[in-house]
Amino acid sequence: GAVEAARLPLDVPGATDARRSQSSLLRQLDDYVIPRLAALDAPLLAVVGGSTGAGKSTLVNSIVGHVVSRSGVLRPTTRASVLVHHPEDERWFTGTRVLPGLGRLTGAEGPDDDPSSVRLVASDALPPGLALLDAPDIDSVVEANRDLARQLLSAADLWLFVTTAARYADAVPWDLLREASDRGTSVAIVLDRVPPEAMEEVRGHLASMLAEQGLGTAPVFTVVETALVNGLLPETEIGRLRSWLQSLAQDAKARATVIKRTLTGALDSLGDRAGLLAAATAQQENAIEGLRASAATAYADALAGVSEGMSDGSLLRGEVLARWQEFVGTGEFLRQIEAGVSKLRDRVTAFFRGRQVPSEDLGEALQTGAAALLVSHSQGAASAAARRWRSL
Ligand SMILES: Nc1nc2c(ncn2[C@@H]2O[C@H](COP(=O)(O)OP(=O)(O)OP(=O)(O)O)[C@@H](O)[C@H]2O)c(=O)[nH]1
Ligand SMILES: [Mg+2]
Repeated sequence: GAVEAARLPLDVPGATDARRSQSSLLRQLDDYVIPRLAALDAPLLAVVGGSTGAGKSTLVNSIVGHVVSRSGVLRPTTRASVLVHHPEDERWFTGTRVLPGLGRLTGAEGPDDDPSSVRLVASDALPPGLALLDAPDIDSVVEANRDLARQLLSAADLWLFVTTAARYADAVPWDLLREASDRGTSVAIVLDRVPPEAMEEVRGHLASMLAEQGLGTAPVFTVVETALVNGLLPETEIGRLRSWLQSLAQDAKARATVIKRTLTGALDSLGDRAGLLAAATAQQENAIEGLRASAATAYADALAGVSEGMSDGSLLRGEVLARWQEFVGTGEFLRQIEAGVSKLRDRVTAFFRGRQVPSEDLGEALQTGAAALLVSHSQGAASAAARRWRSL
């Protein structure tokens, strides 16, 4: 509630980043931390992530044993994500327990699938207690894909990170892997499409890169580049990964370890992330205070200017002075003083007859002068406030 209630309306430096981290914090709470804490025994959700074309969908299809997620030559292929689970585990995923912001689809994949939905596929090929989610890519030109992939990864108990021999040193995946490592997320790596002759070298290099990022203990599965059979990898290539996933699903203790590691990491990160959000909110409040103060100063200055103009005689220049001299010069002033009350009566009569009396000219000039003084000072205040706001 507090994360959601934080408001960051002003474009102060860093506001864009702060808004982004606010929404990712909120999403991770909704998508992962709260549902996982509420149901520690729910199936382990392994999210398959990685670059476009790395072979994620092909890998998921191969683990399941038939095509559940479209793979293809056009990049990116996967838009709506596919979540495969054992039929018994269906109840964990149909509702809004995890990823409440994404709709659910069932049945065959269609070209009009809404990308912000998850297609649920029940399959006996996966053991109960483990679900696989084929996510969109993390790095294609489709921005919505990248955002969705990040959202899905932050809802994962386990990242199954797919990369290839050609792309394992790309920057984007490593930024994400570093984040996962910092946060203590459980990660397994699939090094896909490795030419047999390069296997040893590439695997060694990848292992040292992982160790450098604090992911030295992450299991690495390799898949040799082979021809696909009906769009699926041959059993020799996928067997080890499949049995690892199976043993993870069947061993409650191992599963709990993976879940606990990721959950603890996410929980540990909350303090710092909430702290950053609080700092960003305070920065906004300061900025708002600054805006208010500069407007208040501008108007206080204007008010002082008006008081001064009223009392220092500047009002009696120009038009007012001319009318004053006219008033005094016609003798009207003296006559008024001499005539006293009877004169006043005459003037009232004169007023009702509609005759122009010079003293009324004077009154009008005074009024116009006072109005001009107010208008010019308030215009000055408005533009001074605007100028200061712009410079903040
Ligand atoms: N020969 C061969 N082709 C593969 C292999 N893995 C994937 N492919 C092909 O590579 C292309 C991309 O594979 P996908 O599984 O669609 O890749 P993806 O990672 O799901 O891609 P996006 O959904 O765009 O992120 C497809 O044409 C696959 O048939 C492999 O091990 N061997
Ligand atoms: Mg795909």
